[in-house]
Amino acid sequence: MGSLRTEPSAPVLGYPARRRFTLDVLIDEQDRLELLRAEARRGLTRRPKELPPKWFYDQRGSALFDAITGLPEYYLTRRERAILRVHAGEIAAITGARTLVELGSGTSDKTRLIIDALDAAGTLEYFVPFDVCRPALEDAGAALLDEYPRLQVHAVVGDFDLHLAAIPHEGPTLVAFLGSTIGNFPAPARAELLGELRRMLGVGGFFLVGTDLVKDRARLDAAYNDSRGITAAFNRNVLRVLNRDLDADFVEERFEHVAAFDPELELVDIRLRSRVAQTVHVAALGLNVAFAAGEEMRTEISTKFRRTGLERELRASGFSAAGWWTDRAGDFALSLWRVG
Ligand code: SAH
Ligand code: AVI
Repeated sequence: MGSLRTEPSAPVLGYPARRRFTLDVLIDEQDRLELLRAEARRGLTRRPKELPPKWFYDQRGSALFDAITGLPEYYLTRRERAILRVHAGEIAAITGARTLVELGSGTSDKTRLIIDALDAAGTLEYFVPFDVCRPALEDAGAALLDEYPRLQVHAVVGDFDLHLAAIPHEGPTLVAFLGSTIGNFPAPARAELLGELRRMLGVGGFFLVGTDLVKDRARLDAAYNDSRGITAAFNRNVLRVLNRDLDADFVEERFEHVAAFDPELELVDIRLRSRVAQTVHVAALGLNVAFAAGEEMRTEISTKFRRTGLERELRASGFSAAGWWTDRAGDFALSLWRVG
């Protein structure tokens, strides 16, 4: 399988697991800082201010997201896992995948259900987790090698926006994009992502996507405003990242977490609201950023889907339907698509 800028395996891995783990670094620390500088400058100087959600996910942000997935209000992860428990075997039978790529893989926790099913079907050889958060890939990779003694893990540190075409894969391939992370992309970026995936997969390749569905506003608002404040800490984590990596002086307590479902756009709009009028200095950018009292900066959107809309988007990007499954409550959907 093709390998790009391959670094030695993570030091935590001992022989013989070392031979089954590769880590391609398509975005190293220097690239990451350069990209952060460019995106932070663009986002903090535009009106309204906005930061891309990828910057939540340093090691702490990934741990906070993991904590979110266990919150009583955050039903998404439990629902998707319930669907996979019932339907992973069907997905394995339809796709016969030799390579499983996972976009935004994080802990790859639910993914084990797909790996188990493909392993039982005897087709799976390569697992390719792709994520912008290198520590998450190293931790998940080490755990997977222990759990699956036959599996080759080819992890890739990269950015959805830049590196999809460079993802290595061999033989029948299934790309999984779980957790409704696709909902964090605005519609035009979703279309671009789907086009890239279609080109990368080629005719006959499969795409499995988890999508949260439109539902009662109160439940959506609760899922993004948990009573323990973990989602608020996750949202504010982007400020810590800017403080640490761009030598900025954001004071977290001066920003309030705001998240609400927008019924017209059918998305949860997630922002940080300045509690006071203040000026923040971002030393690495030589930038002073003024916030008015009450001014909001968008940090994420979380789009909620309907079947018809999703089908329209996938068809327009060259995919045909190969499976649609929901949990019993109809909260979340997992759908399978074939290129061509
Ligand atoms: N798939 C897991 C994790 C979802 S959290 C689940 O279903 O629970 C979103 C994941 O996407 C994180 O691990 C984060 O690091 C990754 N991510 C976010 N933006 C990214 C980007 N631009 N490129 C690559 N990975 C990204
Ligand atoms: C990763 N992504 C799908 C989560 C979501 O639900 O949109 C991120 C998140 N933001 C706040 N809570 C969870």
